[in-house]
Amino acid sequence: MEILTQVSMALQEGDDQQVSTLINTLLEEGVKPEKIIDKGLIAGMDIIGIKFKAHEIFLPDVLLAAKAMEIGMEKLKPLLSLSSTTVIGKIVLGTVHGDLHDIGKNLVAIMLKGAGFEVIDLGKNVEPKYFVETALKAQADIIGLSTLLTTTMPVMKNVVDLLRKSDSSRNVKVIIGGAPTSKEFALDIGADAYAFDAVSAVDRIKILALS
Ligand code: B1M
Repeated sequence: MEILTQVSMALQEGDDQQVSTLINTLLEEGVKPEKIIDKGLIAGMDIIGIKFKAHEIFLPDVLLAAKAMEIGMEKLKPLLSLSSTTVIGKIVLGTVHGDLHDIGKNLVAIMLKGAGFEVIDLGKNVEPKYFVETALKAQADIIGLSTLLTTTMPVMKNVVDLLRKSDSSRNVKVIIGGAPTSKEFALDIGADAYAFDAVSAVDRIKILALS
């Protein structure tokens, strides 16, 4: 079996030690960290999501897989954030109130740092007021909102509305992302941009920071 597939399998089994060992092997073979994340870790997590939805596995299994994902990401993080030395913009990032999913948001943060952004990561379950106050106080260029739950999508609109009330000059831009969101939803709630994944998030945020 291909080693990347083995990473995906080990993650699904929640075997973080095996994930770690396999990542070492792949790195020694010269496989790029981005490829390990995409074809190994995220691929495994996608299958976990499908099995969870089909009631084939349960929350403790998902938690174990999430832990293995975190350990894998920790290992790869230093290799992803090497490239940039100059700060090209400041972003306040977080998962919205009511949502505890932060793996994707953490990946976006790592990529942004690597691309030269200063990232103020507020974590998960973040109240709209905290996003807005932090962004204005820190004179951030952008607020980045993540959510994976359909039930917490409306909180994104709350952040945008509060920001527009508090920042009449519209200096601070908003980008949203996370599986249930879309370009249309971003437009609907008055956000400035939407990104499908961490790589496109960096591209969109670069454009926003320059506009
Ligand atoms: Co939960 N969960 N979960 N979960 N979980 C999902 C999201 C779900 C789709 C599973 C399913 O049913 N198939 C489902 C949501 C259904 C819905 O609302 N549409 C779900 C559910 C229902 C729940 C609970 C309600 C379960 C329960 O308690 N009964 C509960 C909610 C708790 C809460 O938040 N209040 C819950 C809990 C959990 C865990 C805590 C166990 C764990 C999270 C651990 C953690 O994050 N620290 C967990 C996990 C791991 C998942 C799945 C399996 C994997 C998510 C993940 O990490 N993916 C997920 C199923 C799935 O997505 N396949 C599921 C890997 C990650 C790299 O991808 O986060 O999509 P993702 O991020 C991507 C893009 O979305 C994008 O870029 C990232 C990288 O490319 N992106 C952005 C994300 N944020 C962005 C921001 C941007 C731009 C791009 O700009 C700012």
